[in-house]
Amino acid sequence: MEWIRSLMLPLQGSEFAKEVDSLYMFIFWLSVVLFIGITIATLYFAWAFRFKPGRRTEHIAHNATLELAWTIIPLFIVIGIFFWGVNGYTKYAVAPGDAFQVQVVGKKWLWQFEYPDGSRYVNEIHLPVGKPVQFIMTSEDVLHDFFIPTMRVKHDVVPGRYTSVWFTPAVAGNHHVACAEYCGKGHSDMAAKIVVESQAAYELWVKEGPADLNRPPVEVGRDQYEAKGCNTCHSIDGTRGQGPSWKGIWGQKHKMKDGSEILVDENYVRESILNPQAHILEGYEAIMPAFQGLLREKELAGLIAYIKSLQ
Ligand code: HEC
Ligand SMILES: [Cu+2]
Repeated sequence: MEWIRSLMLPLQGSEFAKEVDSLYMFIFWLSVVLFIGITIATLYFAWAFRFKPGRRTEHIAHNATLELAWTIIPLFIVIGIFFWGVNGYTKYAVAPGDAFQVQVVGKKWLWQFEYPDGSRYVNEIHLPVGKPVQFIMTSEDVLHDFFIPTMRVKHDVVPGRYTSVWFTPAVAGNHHVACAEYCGKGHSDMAAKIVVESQAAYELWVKEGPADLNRPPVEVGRDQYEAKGCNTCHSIDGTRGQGPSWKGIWGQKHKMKDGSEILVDENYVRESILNPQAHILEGYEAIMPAFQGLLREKELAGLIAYIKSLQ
């Protein structure tokens, strides 16, 4: 039955989702009724007025009652749909004044979130259930599009400009964020997770960070490799991507663009992550985003341990 579910609309994660769906389903069923009605009428007329030797149709100029009916009835239906839609759009466009504001930056190819207290997260945030939240979004490079299917919100993320979406999460659990505007090679990796949970669980997360950070550093690093989007540019099997593979780099001497040679150790890897512009590896472009302020100390240590383990 899973495939039938996959044809349905996604879970309704916010109040707003219900409004979007009711209008959507109204238009959908209206189309179904019209499609069936028009098809039946077409088939019937084709059969009833088929060619018969000797039959001649009289000249019909017009039929005022019929013409008024097929003009006025649809007019009222589409005006109704219009106001229904405007009503939903107004709610969508204007966030309540007490909404919790999260800054979002889209960049090739990750989502960066900043909370009002200055803490930053990449590709994963937590939100308390039942509290309105507004995302204020911009892009650092190209057009992206912030899309949360379960919340029924979707908006372009544009360089040099702010756009926003808001909603009140109503259903606890994991909600998926996708980029819905083709933005280059790593577009399909540009996904984030929104964990909606109780106020208490949310406060614990804000205070302590994800509980799974208290594990062996290599495991933390392996998860961070995907969670922070390093995998969009770095492979771990030796194949070259947008960035160099991490396989077997530990302990090597790497040549930089400026001609210098640097030993790949804790200090170099740490600097490469926090401030990649400091030393650019020969043969690569300076496209790696700086992760300064985006990683907790344990996550950074995990990444370093993970790279070290990839011999
Ligand atoms: C947009 C693509 C991109 C992403 C995302 C990215 N990197 Fe990089 N990274 C690069 C490129 C390109 C280089 C080589 C150029 C340079 O030195 O900046 C590089 C270099 C590095 C190096 C030095 C490697 C060497 O062989 O000398 C390390 C370590 C590194 N990145 C770690 C990370 C980590 C950890 C993450 C995730 C938290 C990450 N990178 C995310 C593109 C990326
Ligand atoms: Cu994108």
